[in-house]
Formats: sequence, structure tokens, C-alpha cells
Amino acid sequence: ATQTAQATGVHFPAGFLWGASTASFQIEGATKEDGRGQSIWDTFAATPGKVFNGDGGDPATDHYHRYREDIELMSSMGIGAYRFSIAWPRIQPDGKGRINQAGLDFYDRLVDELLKAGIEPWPTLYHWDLPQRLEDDGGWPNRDTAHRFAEYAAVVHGALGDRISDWATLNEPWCAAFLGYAQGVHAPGRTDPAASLAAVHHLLLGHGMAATAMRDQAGRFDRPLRVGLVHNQTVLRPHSDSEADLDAARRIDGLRNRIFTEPLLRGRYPEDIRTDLARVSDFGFVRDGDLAAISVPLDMLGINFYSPQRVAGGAEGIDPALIEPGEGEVWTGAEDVVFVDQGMPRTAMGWEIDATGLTEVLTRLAADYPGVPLYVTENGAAFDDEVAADGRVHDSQRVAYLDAHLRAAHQAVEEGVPLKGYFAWSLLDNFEWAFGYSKRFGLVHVDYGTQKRTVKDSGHWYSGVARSGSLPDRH
Ligand code: GBH
Repeated sequence: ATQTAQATGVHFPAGFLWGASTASFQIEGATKEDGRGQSIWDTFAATPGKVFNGDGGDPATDHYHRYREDIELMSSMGIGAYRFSIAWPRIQPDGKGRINQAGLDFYDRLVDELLKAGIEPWPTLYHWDLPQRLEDDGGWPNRDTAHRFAEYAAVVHGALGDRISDWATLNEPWCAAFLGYAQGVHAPGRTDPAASLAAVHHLLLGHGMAATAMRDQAGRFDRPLRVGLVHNQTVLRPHSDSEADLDAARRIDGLRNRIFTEPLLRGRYPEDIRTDLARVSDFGFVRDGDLAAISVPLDMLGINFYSPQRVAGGAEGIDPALIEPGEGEVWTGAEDVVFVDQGMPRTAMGWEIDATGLTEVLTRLAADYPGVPLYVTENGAAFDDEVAADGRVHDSQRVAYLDAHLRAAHQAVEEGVPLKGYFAWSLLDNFEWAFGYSKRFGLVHVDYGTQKRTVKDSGHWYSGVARSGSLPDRH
């Protein structure tokens, strides 16, 4: 017998927001059009050996020209909110001063089209495409970049704030700071641990100053303003109860999670992490008033979740086959820590799948920082998708991944976590950073030769979830 969605009892609360996420550099293409300036990702991708296959930002999914079609797709899927990012170099080609009206016009058209389709626009102001000119001036390790970011935020909010209530300043400052300035696997490709810590601070400062700049001018618009930030919190599981492994979990948790959440929500850097990092940095970049500027109220905290991790305080006694390759990972101040295989199935990225980590992340944040509305702003998986002979994409593994993670999110809601919405990563297959176009995360398949979009089975499945607010039975 066919069972209805109701049969499972997995219903999300009324008003729960169902969305999909993308980011400017990953989908837009048109990197040289309408006065867009160069970003650090254009430079990085053009540097031999940095991005798989020499892939770059053009044409990506050509969303810059096909946004209407993409909005129609979302509308046909019943998606309620669209999280996209704004390319700073389209708005300010040099990252400061001159404003490029043609760049603002693109987002203006995008937002109007979304509103016409009844889809809530959820912009993120910074998803890693820093104007190259600002990097030439020192990038995020340079304090001035925080000021420039606040100015840029005020420009964009000034232009679109009449139609948008929900804003995120930054996407995943962990990646921007540590992958970009310490590991060097993301733009700008620097490998300077001390600089990466200054980048952390100036990203956070930029967030706080941007939020304040936007709030200062919010009175112009006849609508509420909610400002938040998107953070990639994860769970760090100690490999054993040994002191060394517990300490490894503490240290990586500090570098991955608390170095962001503590300044944002408590106005302080964690003392234990400052001690661990003392030989790398004295945190001399923190000036009087900075932590107050960073810890302004957060109207929402967005969480991007992909995978939990297991850590050990060293490789000794662990089967070498179980130690994750780590691809040049630098965990500043915790270089001895190793990441250990948890024995879980993996996605095409090699990331282990364990949805219980999402419940843990959400319940912990709600316990540590009560009262902050939470959203899952990204969650999803890459698999080797292909269009089948029947013209469809049978990505049953992605359906299973999303189903498991939504059940985990629902579990958190049952436990009282103020989770208000969920955004799948990603709407479209896209430019997966250092992996180029080789990894497909979309609910919608993109044929990069023809730009043809095909809603995958997971997209159809997600559409049913978004429309009903509940999960269908597993079969
Ligand atoms: C996000 O970054 C980005 O916001 C988005 O642009 C990107 O396309 C998407 O995710 C997919 O990558 O060692 O197994 O735990 C996520 C970056 C992914 C970095 C998980 C840390 C740890 C993987 N993070 N990763 S695992």
C-alpha cells in the first residue's frame, strides 16, 4: 500500500523555511562582463596547478545570463528561499571607492525576479571572491579590509534593503582564513599561519562592522533587518579516551568552531586556543573595542554541515591505513593532530557520511548559545551523477544523504533546538573550488557543454519535502 508522507511523523514546524544555496563565483560566469573587477578566485584559478583541470569561473553555469530560467526551476520545485552570494568585485571592481552600477543592477534584477516568483532572497555578502585589488593591499590579514567590507555591505544593503530582510555577512570564515591563508588550497593561496589568524580576526571584525553599518541605515527601509553569518561548525570526535586524543579534539574544536563562535557570541577568544597559538601569534591584531564590535547581536547563525571528523593526538598506535591523507592540511598550533577514518561510507569528495553529526552540532550550539535562531544554510553531497538513458539523473545516494540529514535536523528540533530552516547545497552543479567542475553537488544537473539543466531525482524528492514540510517514508 502506498503510504502518505504523514505516515512517518517527520513533520517540520509550520513556517520552516525550505531553501537552496549557491555562491556567485561557483555559478555566475560572466567574469569579465558589465565592469566586474578581478577577484582572488580569478587569479588563483588562472595560476597553473591550483584548480583541478585548470578550470576557472567561466562560463560556470552561466547563471549571470540564465538566472530567470534558474528561478523558474526553483519555483517549479517549490523552493521557498534562495541563498545566493553577491560578488563584491561586481559592485566595487577595486573593492573600494567607485561603485559599478551595472553590477548592482544584476542583483536588482535577480531579487525582483525572485520576489515575483514568491521566493525569499537570502543574500550572503561574502562567499570568498575578494576583489584582487584588496588582496594586493594585504587581503584579510590587513585590518583595512574589514573597513572596506563594511562600506561594501552598506552599499549593497542600501541598494537592496528595501526588498530583503535576511542577510548573511560572511560564508565560512574558517575556509576563507585557513584554507586561503594557511593551507593555501583556496585563494589567495598563501601559506602563512600568522597571517591566517589575522585574517580570522579581520573577517570577524568585518562582519561586526558590516552588521552595524547595515543596522545604522535600516531605518530608511520599511522592513525588519536581520543580520547573521554562516559558519561551518563540525563535530570533532576523539579517537579514544586517552588524554592526547581528548586534547586533540579540544584543540581542533577550538580552531574550527570556538575561535569563531566565542568572539561572535561571547565577545572573547578562547583562552586555551590563544595559549596553543602563542608561538604563532600574540593576537596583537586585537585592538580595544574590537571584540565588542564583533559580538553585536546575531539575528541568525547559519550552519553549513557536511561531515563529522575523528581526531587523534598523534599517529602512534593507529593503523596507517586509517589515517586520512589530509592533503597538506595545516592546523596551526595543532600540527601533530591526525584525522582518523571512522569507517563510514563516503561521498565523491571522500567525506564520510554520518548524519548524527548534524544533530550534535545543532544541539550543542543551542545549549552553548541559547536564544540564537539557527538555520542549516548548507548541507549536501557530491556524487558521480550522470544523465541516464531515460533522461533522468538517478542520484539515490544523494536522496539518502539528504533524507538522513533532514531526519537528524528534525531530531534536533524535537530536542528543542530553534532551527528555523534548511538550505540544500546546492541548487545547481557548479564550480567546486579547487576541484573545478569535477564534483557535482546539485539538486539540478548541469551539462557544461550545453548548459542544459536536468532536475535530478534528489531535486524532485526535495521538491516534495519543501512543498509538504515533511519527509516521505523511506523505501
Ligand atoms: C562549503 O565549504 C562552501 O561554502 C561551498 O561553497 C562549497 O561548494 C561546499 O561547501 C562544498 O564543498 O574532512 O570529510 O570532514 C565546505 C568546506 C567541507 C571544509 C568539509 C572542510 C571537511 C571535510 N568544508 N571539509 S571532512
